[in-house]
This record gives sequence, C-alpha cells and structure tokens, in this order.
Amino acid sequence: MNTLLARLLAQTNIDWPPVAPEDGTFWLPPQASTQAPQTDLAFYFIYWVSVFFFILIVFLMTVFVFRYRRRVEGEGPRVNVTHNTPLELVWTTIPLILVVVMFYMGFRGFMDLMNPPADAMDVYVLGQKWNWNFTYPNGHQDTELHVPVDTNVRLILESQDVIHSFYVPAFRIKRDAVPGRYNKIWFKATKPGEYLALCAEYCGTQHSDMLARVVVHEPGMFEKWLADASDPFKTRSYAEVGQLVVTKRCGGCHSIDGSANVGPTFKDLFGSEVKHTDGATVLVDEEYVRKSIINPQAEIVAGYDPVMPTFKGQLKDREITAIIEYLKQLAGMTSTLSDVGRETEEAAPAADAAASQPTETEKDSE
Ligand code: HEC
Ligand SMILES: [Cu+2]
Repeated sequence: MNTLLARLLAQTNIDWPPVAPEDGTFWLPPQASTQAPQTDLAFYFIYWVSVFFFILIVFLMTVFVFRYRRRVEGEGPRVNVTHNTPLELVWTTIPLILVVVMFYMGFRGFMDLMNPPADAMDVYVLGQKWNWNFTYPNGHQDTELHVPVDTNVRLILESQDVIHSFYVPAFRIKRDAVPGRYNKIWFKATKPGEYLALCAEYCGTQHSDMLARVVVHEPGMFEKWLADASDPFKTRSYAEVGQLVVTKRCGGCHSIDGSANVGPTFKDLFGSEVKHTDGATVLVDEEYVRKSIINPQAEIVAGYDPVMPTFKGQLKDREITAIIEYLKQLAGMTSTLSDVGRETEEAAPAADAAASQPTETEKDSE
C-alpha cells in the first residue's frame, strides 16, 4: 500500500501534457491531425441528431401525456387508431437516411485510417505492462513518440503481453496492440506541440499510468532530435548520458538524493552492500547493476516489492555502462570514463558512426 502511494506520488513529478488542452472544445480535445475534422464531423452529426430527437420526443411525450390523459374514472379510448401509413413511412425513412449517413461517415473515416499512404514514415510501437516503446526507422528506441509536422506517419503496433490500445485523443487515432500480430494505423500531425498518448484497453493495475509523450516537431527539428536521441554520446560524457537515461527511465521509482521511493535510492548505492530477501549480502558493483537492470526479478532487495520491469532489449550495453558511471558519480567516486564519449567523437568520427548503427550485436547478445 505504501509503495503504491509512493509510486502514485512519484508519477505526479512527471510533467505530462494535458489530454485536453485549452484550445479544445467542451466535448473534444484540439484537432491536431488531418483525420480530426472528419472524426469530429461524425461526432457532431450524431450529437446534434441525438439532441434534436431527444428534445422532440420528450416534448411530444409531455404534450401527449397531458392531452390524452384519462379525464373520467373508468374512461376507455375514444378512437382506436391502428395505423397511419404516411406517418409510418416518414418515421421509417428519415431515421433510415440518418443512420445511412452516419454509417457512411464512420466507414469512410475507418477506411481512411486503415489504409496508410505509401510514403509514410514507419514507427514501431510496442505495448507492454506498463509503458510504450517506439522504434524509429534508424533503429533508435525511445519511450516518447516524436514526429515531424505535416508528415504521414504509420504506426505498426504490437504487444509483448496483453492487449493494449494506443490512443492519441488529439489525433483522433486509436488502435489495439495485440500480442502475436501487427496492427497498423496512421496520422498526419498538423500542429507542432506536445500531446498525450494513453492506453485505452484495461491491462492491469498500472493501466492508467501507461502514458507516453507525443512531440510534433517544427519542420527540420525532428531530424535533429532523432540524431541527438540516437547517439546521446556524441555530445555528452558517459555519466551525463547515464543521468539522462536515469531521469527518463528510472526516476519514477529510484531517487538520486536519498529520499524514499518505490525502489532503493541511487545515492551512495554503488560500492555499498545490500541485503536480499534470501538473506544474502551482495556488493553493488558493475556486474550487479547490470544484472539488476537486465533481470531485476532474480534477486530482490530486502524491504522492497518485486515490481521493477526488465530493461532487457530496451537499453543498449553502452547505456548500461553510462548508468553505471552515473551511479559511481552519485556515490562520490570519480567516473573513470568521464570524458571518453566526447573524446572519441573528436578523435574518431568513423568509430562514432559505427556506434550509431542499429545494434545487431546487442540483439544477438540477448
Ligand atoms: C517500476 C519501478 C522501477 C523502475 C522504473 C526501475 N526500478 Fe530499479 N528497482 C525497483 C525496485 C522496487 C527495486 C528493489 C527490488 C528489487 O531488487 O527488484 C529495484 C532495484 C534496483 C537495483 C538494485 C538496487 C539495490 O539496492 O540492490 C538497481 C541497481 C536498479 N533497480 C536499477 C534500476 C535502473 C538503472 C532503472 C532504470 C533504467 C530502474 N532500476 C528502474 C523499481 C524500479
Ligand atoms: Cu495497456
């Protein structure tokens, strides 16, 4: 219970973009994709038809209740009307036309969403309990969805465990991520800014935490972002990259200042000795940190719940090294690799290019 509360509080530290920023309407968030006007038209058409008939039916009902009420005790019906052909034709034909129009609007929008344009940029979306993982065309993986404005983007959705549903209200797109198959959906963002993606299929206790930031970049900025995100080592030392990764991936559960959280604090962790639930005492060294990240369920620290997800396949070997260097820094040690990243960039651009390639060897090593 305590850890759950701590986890919820930790979540509030993350500054998520709102689902419905102020420039939306009472019913709908702002329109930020080319599909949005079409979806909203269908919504408002159904909405106003419903409002019209609600008022009409309640009005007539009230009038009839008063007009045709029984006035004398024991009074029977005065005229017994069985049917009225013109009236029945009208109340059949008009609703029929209305629902056919609704079907057409929905079907057209559905067909449009199910058929991505051929020139779309592909992004793989992996749903798992309880986060989203995005893989970009150059092999870079990230927990945020970044896209250029005015560009067709095709999402290829898959799931590692149960059924999730990828939902971006501002783009009016939603599609299930199903284990064992690939689903597709596409969009073209029209407004640069930050939006929120949610999981829209109940998938377990932390379903409501399964959020992702969606960033739509101004023209030209996406390429810049991707280059920097793909190879953060280019402009940073190992410990700085470690700090970046820890802030993004681990900060919700591990503090860096000694304060309590879902998991043990990272302050002074490296080089210390920890007690496990099986009674063993273990020294926190490079290998231990690596094992904790790849296979967190193998050994559990005494006093904590086994809730840490594995980062196997999500963090590159180099990023794990960077985390280790950062943990050393947090324990007051000088990082042995503090300037290696920057030095290799200046000295050997060729080695750098090789490092930014999608990592075949890492995939093999799993
Ligand atoms: C969902 C919460 C959560 C996230 C996210 C998380 N951890 Fe953990 N972590 C825990 C918990 C809880 C423990 C203690 C139980 C255990 O040993 O599994 C733990 C234990 C650890 C340990 C062992 C600590 C010790 O005192 O022996 C290390 C190292 C660690 N995590 C590193 C990381 C790194 C690095 C990341 C980010 C890449 C991360 N964790 C992300 C919850 C989390
Ligand atoms: Cu989910």
